[in-house]
Amino acid sequence: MAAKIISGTEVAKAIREELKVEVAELTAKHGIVPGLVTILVGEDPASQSYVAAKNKSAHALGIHSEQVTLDVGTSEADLLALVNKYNNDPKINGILVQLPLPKHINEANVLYAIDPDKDVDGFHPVNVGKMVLGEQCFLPCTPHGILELLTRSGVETSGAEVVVVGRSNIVGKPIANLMLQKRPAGNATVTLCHTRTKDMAAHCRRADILIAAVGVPKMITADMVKEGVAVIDVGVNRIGMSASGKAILAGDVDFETVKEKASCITPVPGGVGPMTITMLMKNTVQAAKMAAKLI
Ligand code: L34
Repeated sequence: MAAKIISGTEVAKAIREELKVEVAELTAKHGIVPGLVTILVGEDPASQSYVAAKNKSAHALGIHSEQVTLDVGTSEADLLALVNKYNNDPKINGILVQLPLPKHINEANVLYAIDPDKDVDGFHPVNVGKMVLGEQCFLPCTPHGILELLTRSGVETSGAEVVVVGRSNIVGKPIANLMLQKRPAGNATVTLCHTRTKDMAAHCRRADILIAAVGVPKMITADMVKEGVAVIDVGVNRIGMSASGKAILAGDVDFETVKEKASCITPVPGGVGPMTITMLMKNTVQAAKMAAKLI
């Protein structure tokens, strides 16, 4: 079977069209302009490109966006002070501190300092706790994007065997948790594999839906999947540089061989990445509506 390619670019575009209408309506009817600030510490090229894409996307939707870039040597105290400034800025509904941070800054200290009502990444423990309990909260952008991709591509999750590879706080842990919940794109039987898993391939071969979020290029090979599997590839690995100086990207899945067995599969680029950015926009609009007591 040759797989259907799930275009995150297309699904993201459809969601952004919906959001654009919603933002225009919020502004026209209620005088609300949702506001987002992105904070980047240092000059990592991948982070720079993701943050630039987030600001560009915000701008295109009529969301007010501010982009702060700090020197790599910025102290934790200065970063915390900046976060605090935006916690108290009524124009800003969402605060995003791009990860990873330089080693001398304690990531948890910074994430915990963000007002949970402005935590559009969904990384604050209050939001993580609410997510696990199935309460209304900001869902983390990448897992949220995966749920939307599955729903909008018609992949049935209820009763499905889902295998997640990778246990990060940003992707693996939250997506595994969300998909076992009684919710849309949930009700799955979930297995979470990680570096200490015995016989990873055997687990993967049981999957109806396989979600790879490890950061190892082409780790999931065709012999590790069953015929008809739905594959979500979260990895965005830079594996080289083209002659024109552009990064060459590869997912965690060996796309060319796995697509011959899968029923559907997300590509890299153009799969989960654009969804991550779009769900950030959705969360920012949600934050603005919450701040205005509209939800
Ligand atoms: N705070 N830090 C915070 N929030 C996040 O949600 C992120 N993440 C991850 C890294 N750090 C973060 C992102 O934004 C990963 N990530 C992210 C976002 C977008 C894309 C990839 C990762 C993306 O758009 N990828 C494109 C390719 C872009 C390129 O050419 O490099 C794609 O099509 O996959």
